[in-house]
Parts: sequence; C-alpha cells; structure tokens
Amino acid sequence: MPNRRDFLKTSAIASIGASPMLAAYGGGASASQRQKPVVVSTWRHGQPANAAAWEVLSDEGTALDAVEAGVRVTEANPETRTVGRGGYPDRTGVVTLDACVMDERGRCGSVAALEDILHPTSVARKVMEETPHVMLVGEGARDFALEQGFEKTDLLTEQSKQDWEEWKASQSDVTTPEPNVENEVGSDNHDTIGMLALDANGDLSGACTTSGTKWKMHGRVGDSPLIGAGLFVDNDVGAACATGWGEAVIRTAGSHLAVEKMRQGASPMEACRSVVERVRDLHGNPENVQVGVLALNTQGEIGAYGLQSGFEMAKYTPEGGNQLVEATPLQSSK
Ligand code: SD4
Repeated sequence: MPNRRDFLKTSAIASIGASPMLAAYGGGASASQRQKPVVVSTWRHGQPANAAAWEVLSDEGTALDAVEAGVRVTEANPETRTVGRGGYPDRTGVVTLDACVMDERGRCGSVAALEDILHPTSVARKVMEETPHVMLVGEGARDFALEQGFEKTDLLTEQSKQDWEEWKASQSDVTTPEPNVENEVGSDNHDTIGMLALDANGDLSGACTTSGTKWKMHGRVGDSPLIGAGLFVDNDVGAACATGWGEAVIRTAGSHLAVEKMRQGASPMEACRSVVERVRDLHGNPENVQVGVLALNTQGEIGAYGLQSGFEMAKYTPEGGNQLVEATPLQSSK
C-alpha cells in the first residue's frame, strides 16, 4: 500500500509526463482545488521548484520554509537566465539580484541590487528575522549577508559573460538599455520566480526572486523585491505575486492590488485579471511586454492571468500533482 507521499510523487510524475502544458486555466475553483497544501509559481521552471516546496509542505512544513526551499532550486540553477547564478548581468556586466519573502504574520524581508550571493531569498528571510528592517540594498545587503555566514559566489557564468559581451558589441550606445521584451513563449527573458504556498496548517507565505531584466541599468530595481509589487501576502485573504515588466507592476502595486481585490470578494482569477487590466489601462495595451500575475486564496483557490499569451503557472496540488498551466491571456479574453 503506497503511503500518501509516494502517491503524491507518482501523480506528479504522471502529470508531468502526460501533460506538459494544459489548456488555458479557466479559473473558478472546483472542490478539488479547495485543498491544502498547495504551491504555485511562475513559469515552467516553477515545476522543479514546486517539487522542492512540496517536499516541505507534504511533511507538514510551513509555507515559509516551503517557498524558500522551492525558489532556492531556481536560484542555484545556472540554466535559468534571470534568477540567481547564471542570471543575465546588467549593462555594466554585473549580476545583481532582487528578492523578497512575506509570511503569514505579515512579516517581510527584502534585498535589492545584491551582488555575489547565491541565495538572495534566504538573505531576505534573514533581513526579516534578524533585523528591525524590511529591506537592505546593494553593498549593505551584501555586507549583511556575509556577516550572516553566506558565502561569496561568482554569479556571472561563462555563458552570461559571453552573452553580455556579444550584446555590448552590438550596441552603438551602451548608455541606452534595450527595452525588455517579455512576450515570447519560451523566451529566456522572463524567468523570475514568484512562489505562493498554503501549508497544511492553512497559513500562506510567498517569495519572489530575480536577476531582473537583462542589460538593465546598474542599480535598477524591479518589482520583485518590493512588497506589494512583486509579492504580497495577507493570511486572512490570500497571496499574490507578479512577473514580467517590473516597472508596470510597480506602477500598479500589482500584488497588493490583487490581494485587496480578493479582500473585496474577487476570486483569485478575477483579482489577477484586474491587475493586468490596470496595466493595460495605464500603458495602452503594450504588445511587446508581458505582465503575469498569480494569486492564491486561503481556500487554496488559484488564479493566473497574463497581459499577453505565453504566461505560464506551475501548480502543485494534492489532487493534480505537479502541473504546468498556460494562464489566460487578457488579449484573447476580451
Ligand atoms: C523585473 N519582474 O525585474 C522582473 C523581471 C521578470 O519575468 O519578472 N521577468 O522587472
């Protein structure tokens, strides 16, 4: 007789093998989605990250431990080109990382423009747990990380260095950064991972981690480490995270907006749609950029919406296992 954990592992593998991409996710939670634990994250690299988070959740671990364990997988993977080691550098050739965490008590921690440290999410958690502050940036964040025992790591891989050199050689004016284009399916320019989890105890937490847009200006900070923009958690209501064009997410306080919509009675799906609609209204429906929003409420209901097609959500639920789902795009749903 397989135990519950074996069953979950088997169902996850079956679902990955049988259905790498499901049809557009239609929202409206069925009874089966009202289960816990649940973990959701952005893009297809969310699947291995969710698997690590699930190990924690299925062992009665906390949502906070789960999201940290989950996104660390992505941070350590040099193949993921906009998170952690192997992430694209800024236009000066330096990799700078942004990350945050938020837990069920409304506690939060964040780091931005962090250099030389492999796991910015773990540093963000230390900021939350070991300091009276929410956010540390740049040199201060790195000094703090080193004091906390994090090791110095070279984040610039040979591949990233080569890509940067090629890009630089192609620029007539390197002081003008390329605009970030986020709407290509499978593009390596939208790999930020935002992750939300609901644990067996019914508590919510989230994490968001990125190296930001490639070839960004040195010192540029996106939405990902900003509480309320890249991530927001309210244990009485739900949690949300965002990916894509960070500047647009900041302008709408996207994740906070999604959670507040849920507080007013919106489903996670409706809440995510409201955010991308707000972005569209502010920016005239830009076709060359993507914004994607994920939301998870206290009942384990999930929502995902993209401004354009191509935004993917990885979700791991007790019933469905580890699945990749293409989010509903605003463009085709009008
Ligand atoms: C940023 N939002 O720094 C991030 C990038 C991203 O998918 O999410 N890409 O703007």
